[in-house]
Amino acid sequence: MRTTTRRAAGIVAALALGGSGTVALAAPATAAPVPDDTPGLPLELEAEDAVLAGGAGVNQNHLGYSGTGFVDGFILDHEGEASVTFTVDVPVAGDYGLNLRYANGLGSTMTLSQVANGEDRQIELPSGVGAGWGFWFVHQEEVALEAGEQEITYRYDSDDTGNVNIDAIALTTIGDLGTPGAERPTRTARRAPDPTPVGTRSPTC
Ligand SMILES: [Ca+2]
Ligand SMILES: [Ca+2]
Repeated sequence: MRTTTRRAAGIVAALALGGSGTVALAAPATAAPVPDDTPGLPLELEAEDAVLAGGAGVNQNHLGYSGTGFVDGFILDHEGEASVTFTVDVPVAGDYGLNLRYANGLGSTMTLSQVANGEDRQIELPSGVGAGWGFWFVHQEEVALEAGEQEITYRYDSDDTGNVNIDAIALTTIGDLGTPGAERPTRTARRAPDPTPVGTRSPTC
């Protein structure tokens, strides 16, 4: 039998610790991965279309994003405040892969808070050697979700290190790392020519 290590809701963990000192997490009511043929998956949402708060804003000043931009502003000045909140319509109750497409050009792992199903979970977002801000990574967390419309938030809490950019999310099956824009994941990818080219005309002879 497969043993899961996912963290359950905070209140459940606290009760378990108080009882015995051993973390014996109660099994969530919906502890089964959703199947590959679940209707509506993958459910993909762009960060620039989500609800932004606390200084988070839309930008387009790095390449490789999907949709019409990405969300930045997870900077020190907005520590404890910046957030992006997605509204997702979860098709069925179960365990999902929640993919975050992000950029981290700092060369070291940064953290954000992911709040899904009422659980505030600190997630680690690695960088890579030579990764600039136009290079996009995909991070997947396993989340247990009830069916129906609900909010998923990424937030720069005061115990996070922030300083990443967020492009999009995808709610999908566990192990599927697809996201919007994943077919062109590098800094060299670009969907269309620059609408305002500068200096591209041939010189007049
Ligand atoms: Ca947090
Ligand atoms: Ca985007």
